[in-house]
Amino acid sequence: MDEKKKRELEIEATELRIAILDELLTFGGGHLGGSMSIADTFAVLYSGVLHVDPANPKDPKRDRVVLSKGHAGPAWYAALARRGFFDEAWLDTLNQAHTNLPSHPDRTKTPGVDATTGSLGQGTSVAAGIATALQLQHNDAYVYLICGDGELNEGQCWEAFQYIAHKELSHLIVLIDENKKQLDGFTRDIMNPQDIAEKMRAFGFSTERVDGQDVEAIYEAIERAKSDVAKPSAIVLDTTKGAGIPYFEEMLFNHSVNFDEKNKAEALKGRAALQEKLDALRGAHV
Ligand SMILES: Cc1ncc(C[n+]2csc(CCOP(=O)(O)OP(=O)(O)O)c2C)c(N)n1
Repeated sequence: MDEKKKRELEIEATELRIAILDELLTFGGGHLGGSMSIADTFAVLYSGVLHVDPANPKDPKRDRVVLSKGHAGPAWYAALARRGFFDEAWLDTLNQAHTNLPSHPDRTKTPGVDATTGSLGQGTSVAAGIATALQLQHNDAYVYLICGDGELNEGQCWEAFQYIAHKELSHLIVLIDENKKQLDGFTRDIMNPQDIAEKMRAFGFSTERVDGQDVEAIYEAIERAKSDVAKPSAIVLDTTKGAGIPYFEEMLFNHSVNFDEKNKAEALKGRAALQEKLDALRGAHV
């Protein structure tokens, strides 16, 4: 990847983090940890990978995204708004009465959302179904399935993965956000998922593990996944829950953060630092 493209993706990831923070600041809190850890992946998907048309969100040829860890809706909404699926002003309505941006994604409400999710595990089966239908229709679109590492506690995921491999759904790419935490602590303490990449390989996926906070590494892993025409692919993203704001990265329970006085001040401090990073990225000459 050339430096210019890399810089653009880093700018986008930083923009997304600021937009996520703004959504949560307006509402007074929310799912900060898992939205921040997956921000770089959304930046790469919506700025460099996906074939989607915001003017025609139901285009049959579109690539599909299933956010199975649906609580990271704020990250997806920021990416969709910035790509032009809806007005960025919608972001101020996150999770409020009559909003089109509920806490967890709803395909009947939000342009660009292809699957309603939030009950962990279920998105894996939905993605498997979509990919099967596309394969039967000889439609070359890709399905990007985003899962959490805590979500893998759900047996449904493994049933779906086994099916996906058995059906050789090579246009399905699973992106697993391995941020090492789930709702109430470290995944290793709650139900250790062990070596996720090894498990995906054993299930028949072409698998790699990359730095999930490195836009170039994510982009290149997706490109390699697309070049494997025989098997479905899994990309295990080595990430940090709360990535981008050191205060929230270090907070043990950073899954859903209530912006009390202290947390709000830290969020604003983090936002200012991200804005500085953005200005530096924009000012740098390549
Ligand atoms: C079936 C089901 N059980 C429990 C929950 C409650 N819950 C919401 S998020 C979460 C933890 C998810 O952890 P992980 O998948 O690692 O998400 P991330 O850390 O990336 O945010 C849990 C247990 C749920 N949404 N669905």
